[in-house]
Amino acid sequence: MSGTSTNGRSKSLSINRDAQVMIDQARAEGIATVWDRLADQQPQCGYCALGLSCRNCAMGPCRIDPFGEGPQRGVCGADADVIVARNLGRTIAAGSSSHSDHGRDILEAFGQLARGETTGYRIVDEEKLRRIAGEVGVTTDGRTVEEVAIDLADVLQEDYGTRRGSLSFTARAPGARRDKWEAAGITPRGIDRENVEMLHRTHMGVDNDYVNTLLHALRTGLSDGWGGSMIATELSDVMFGTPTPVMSEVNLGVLKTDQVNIAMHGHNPLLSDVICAAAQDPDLVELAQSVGAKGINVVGLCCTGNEMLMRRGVPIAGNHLMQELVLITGALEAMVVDYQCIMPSIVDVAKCYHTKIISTSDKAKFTGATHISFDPGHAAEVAERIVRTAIEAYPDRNHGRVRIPGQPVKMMGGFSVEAILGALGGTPKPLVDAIAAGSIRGAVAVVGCNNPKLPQDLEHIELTRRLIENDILVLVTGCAAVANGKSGHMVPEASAMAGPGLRAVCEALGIPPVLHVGSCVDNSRIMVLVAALADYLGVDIDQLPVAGAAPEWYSEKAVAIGAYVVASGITTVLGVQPPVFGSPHVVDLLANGLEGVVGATFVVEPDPAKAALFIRRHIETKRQGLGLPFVEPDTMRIDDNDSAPMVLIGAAVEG
Ligand code: BF8
Ligand code: SF4
Repeated sequence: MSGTSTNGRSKSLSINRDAQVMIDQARAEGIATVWDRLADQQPQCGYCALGLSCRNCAMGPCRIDPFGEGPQRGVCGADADVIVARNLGRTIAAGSSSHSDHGRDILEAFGQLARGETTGYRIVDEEKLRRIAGEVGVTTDGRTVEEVAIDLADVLQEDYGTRRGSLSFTARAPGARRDKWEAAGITPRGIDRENVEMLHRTHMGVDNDYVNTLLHALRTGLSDGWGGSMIATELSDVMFGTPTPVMSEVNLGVLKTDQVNIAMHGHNPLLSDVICAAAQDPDLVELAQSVGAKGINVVGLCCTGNEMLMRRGVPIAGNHLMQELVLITGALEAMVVDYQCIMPSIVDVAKCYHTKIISTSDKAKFTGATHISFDPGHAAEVAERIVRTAIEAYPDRNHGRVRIPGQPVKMMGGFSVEAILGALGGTPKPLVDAIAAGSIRGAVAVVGCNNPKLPQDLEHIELTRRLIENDILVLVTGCAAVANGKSGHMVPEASAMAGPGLRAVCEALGIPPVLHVGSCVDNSRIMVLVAALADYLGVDIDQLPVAGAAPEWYSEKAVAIGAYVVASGITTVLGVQPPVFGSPHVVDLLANGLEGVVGATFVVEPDPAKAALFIRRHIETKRQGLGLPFVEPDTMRIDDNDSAPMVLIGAAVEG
C-alpha cells in the first residue's frame, strides 16, 4: 500500500461524517483511496474529456485539436462529430450491455428455477408472474406456475435476439411514444442486437453520420430501459418478491462490533438473496457463535444493497464511494462481490486487514481475491460456503483496530410501482389529482452514482432538498437513494422538509417525500410508472410534469439510463459534464435537436440550485401544456439570485 499525497481535507471530499472519519483513518494508515488516485491522475486528458480522442483502429490513436489549430480529422478522415458520436454510442452500448447481461443472468436462473434446476430459489410473487405472462401473450389459465414460467422465460429470451420487430415490454409505453420511436426509427428490436449493431456502426468506416449514430445510441439505450433492465426488475420481483414499504438503516454504523460482518457489493440479487438466507441458517449462526461472534450481520453496498433493502429491509453500509472506506473500519470479515462498480482497489485495501474479498461471478474475477464460483444450480450450497468462509475469518479480526464511526440513520425503502399505486388506493388518480390541484407540482427521478470529482452526496442532497421544498415529489434509485437515506430524507418525518402541498400529501399517506424505487436496473420501474400516468391522462410521457437528474454520475450504465430516459420523453439534467463538448453539433443535437424527435433533451448543470430552478421551470412549462396554471418559480423557495454562468446545454434558463 502506498501512502499518497493528500487532496484536501476529508470534509471537502464527502458531506458524510462516517466517510470523513474513514478518509482520515486511511490517510493516517497510509492506505490509498479513490480520492488519492484521482489526485495522482491530474491533469486528466483534455482530448478524452471532450470526447475528441479515438483508438477504434490501428491507424490511430487519433485526436482532434479543439482549438482548430491542429488536426481536424483522424487518420481515416473522421471529424470531431463522428468521433464524439462514436465514443458516446460505445459508452451507451457498454452501459446497456451491463444492465442487460445482469438481466440475462436473472432470466437464465428464472428458466432454471421453472425447470426445477436450482436450489435456494422459489417463485415468491406468483400473481406478478401470471400478470407479466399474460401481458406478453403466455396462456396462464389452468396451467401450473412452472408451466407458465417456462413459457415466459422463452418469450423473454427471444427479446435478447432479433426474432421480433420490437421488445415485449415496449408495449407498455403509450401509443404516442411508440409512434415517435417508429417515426425516428429507434424502436428497440432485440437487446443483444442493438448493442452489437452499436459496436458494428462504430467500427472504422461504418456509420459516419453523427445524427444516425446518435439515433441508434438512443435505440440501444431503449433496449436497456424497456428491455434488459425491465426484465431484470420484473423477474427479480417474481423470484424475490415485489417490494413493499419497509424500514431499514444506512451508513457505516450498520456494522456490528461483535458480529461477523459480511458486506454484499455489486448488483445482482441472485447472489445477495441467497446469502441473506444463509446468514439466518441456525447451523451457521451457531458456527459464528463458536468462534466468538454474537451472530452474522449482512449489510449492503451500492445496488445489491438497494436490492436487499427494498425486499428484505437489510441495512445498507453506503454507496459507491464507501466501498473502500467500509474496509477501513477493520470490522468486515468478508466483502462478497458479483459485478459492476466494484473497484479493483478493494483487493489492495482488504490486504491491510483480515477481510476476505470473495468474488463470485466467473465473468468478474479480481486478481488476489478468493473466487467462489456462483451458480444458480447450486445457489444455496454456494451461499453456505461463502458465509462459512466469512465466519472463518472472524478469529483473525484485530478488535483493537476496529473503528465503526457513528450511529446508523433510519430510511424507508420498498416503493415499487405496485407499492406506490397500492398506497394511492390502486390507481394513479390521487397522484394525478394532487398534481392537477397543484399541491404536488410534479415528480423528478434523482438517480445515479457518486463521482470523486464532487464532494460525495452533496449534489444529490442539495438538489433533492430544493425539489421537495418546491412541492416536487422525488423518486430515487441507486447511489442517489443511499445518499438521500443518509441525509434523513427518506423517513415519513422528512415530510416536514417538504413544501406545504407535498407535505400534506405525504402526511396523509404516511410516506417520505423522497421515495426509494430501488437499484439502477429499477429505473425501469420509473418507466412503468410514467407510462401508467401518461395512459391515465391520455397523453404521451413528454407531456408530463416530470424530469430526470443524475447529479453525480460516473458510469457507462448511467449514460445508458440517461439515453433511455430522454428517449422515453423525460428531460434529464446531468451534474457531471459528459465527454461530448468537443463537437458543437453533437451538443446541439443532445441539447436541442432531440426535442423535435423524442420531446426531451439533455441538460448539463453542476450547480444543484440552478438545476433545481431549471427543473422547476421545466415542470411548470409542462403543467401549462396540460392546461394547468403556471406558477413562476421565483415566487417559490429557490434562490434565483446567483448570476454565475450555467454550464447548460439544454433549453436555456436565464439565470
Ligand atoms: O448501478 S448508481 S455507482 S452502484 S452505476 Fe454504480 Fe452508479 Fe451506484 Fe449501481 Ni448505478
Ligand atoms: Fe483514428 Fe479513424 Fe482509427 Fe479512430 S477510426 S483511431 S479516428 S483512424
